[in-house]
Amino acid sequence: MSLNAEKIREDFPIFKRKINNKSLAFLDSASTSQKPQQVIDTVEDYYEQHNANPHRSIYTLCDEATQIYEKAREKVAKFINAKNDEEIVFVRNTNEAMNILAYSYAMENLKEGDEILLTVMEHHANIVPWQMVQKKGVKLKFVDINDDGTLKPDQLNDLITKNTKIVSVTNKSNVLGTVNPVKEIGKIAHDNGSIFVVDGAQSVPNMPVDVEDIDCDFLAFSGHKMLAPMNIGVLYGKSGILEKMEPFMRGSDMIKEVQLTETVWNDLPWKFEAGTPNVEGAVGLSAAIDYLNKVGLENIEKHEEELSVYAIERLNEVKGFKPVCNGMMKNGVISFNIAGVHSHDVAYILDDFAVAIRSGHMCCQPLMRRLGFQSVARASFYLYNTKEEIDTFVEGLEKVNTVFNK
Ligand code: C6P
Repeated sequence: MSLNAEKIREDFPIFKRKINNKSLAFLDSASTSQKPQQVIDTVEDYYEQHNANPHRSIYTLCDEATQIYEKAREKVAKFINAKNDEEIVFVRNTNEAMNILAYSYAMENLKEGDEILLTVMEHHANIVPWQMVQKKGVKLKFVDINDDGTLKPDQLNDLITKNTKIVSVTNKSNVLGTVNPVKEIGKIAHDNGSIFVVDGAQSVPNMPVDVEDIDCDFLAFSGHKMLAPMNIGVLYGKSGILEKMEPFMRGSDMIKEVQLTETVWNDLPWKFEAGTPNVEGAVGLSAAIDYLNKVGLENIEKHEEELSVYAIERLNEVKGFKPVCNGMMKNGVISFNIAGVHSHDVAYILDDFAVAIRSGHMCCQPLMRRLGFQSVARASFYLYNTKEEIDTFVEGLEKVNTVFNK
């Protein structure tokens, strides 16, 4: 194994918890990750020692809160190799980041006849915000997938036209596990004069992501999937583009000067951060990045692959096991069905074994339709998962068959 998951688990207090008198096998990190003590302690320390409303005054605590908040931004910038911290906008989550882009970029800049190119494997967060732009007469187009869950590369070239103003693609699918060649897609987008948006919700927590290397214009991701608290996320944007964008949320702290009828916006990135910020979240995200850096994202990626290979081997022994596609299951995400059993029933029986998986449409209804499923079950792995947990998962699936497929 590329990392010591048993040792890592000791840092996560939730694994001391018993569910149905059994040790928790948490196989739902693609939904949200568990939190290490280091993150919990950092958040606690912030409230015990430093809490104040940043940017508001000059007393000691306020200055500390400001420093802590802005240092977290620097940490994020370094983590994804942004040029500087003004390119890092703190948001609540990936959904919010995409909404900023839809309102502040697409609604402002696109016109009737323009096009936005997406893919059928997108999460709702990278579809629904763009649908709003259709009321301006903008057309949404979707690149299809092959049977192995990869994008159809020729279609990308066929669908992109001189009217395509935005290409927005997930880096890693939360259902298929597919890792898309975002660097290549970005080149096609830029050669065409389109801006390139990457949904990094599933990639940033699990593999090294370098915005300079990808050369994306925007990258969105959520802290809660990478060991940080909920309600902190990031919109990375190239400063040249962010400068020209109008803010989506307006009010306090995002201003330089307010007159009764007009306002001068604050500098980047604060122009996009109206109101009292989520310092607790930023501080937690900073501690989470420290933790991930210490373990090493390459190691985490490798660990997930090793677990996936083992899981597939074991799952193929289970009667009626049907993966959603025949391809990319080596990336820590395994979506499947058990023949004749609804995914919610699968998840319900697994809970008896203290195995937590996700079931349902995965917030990807268009992809579900494309795959021909109403709902699926999904196991996803992270740095704290072990082969023993996969054995328990398989044991639980055998029980599913005993109950439903006698
Ligand atoms: N996917 C899952 O179980 P938020 O909710 O804004 O933090 O993340 C949205 C999001 C965007 N893109 C991708 C690729 C995602 O996987 C997610 C979140 C979770 O698959 C919860 S629906």
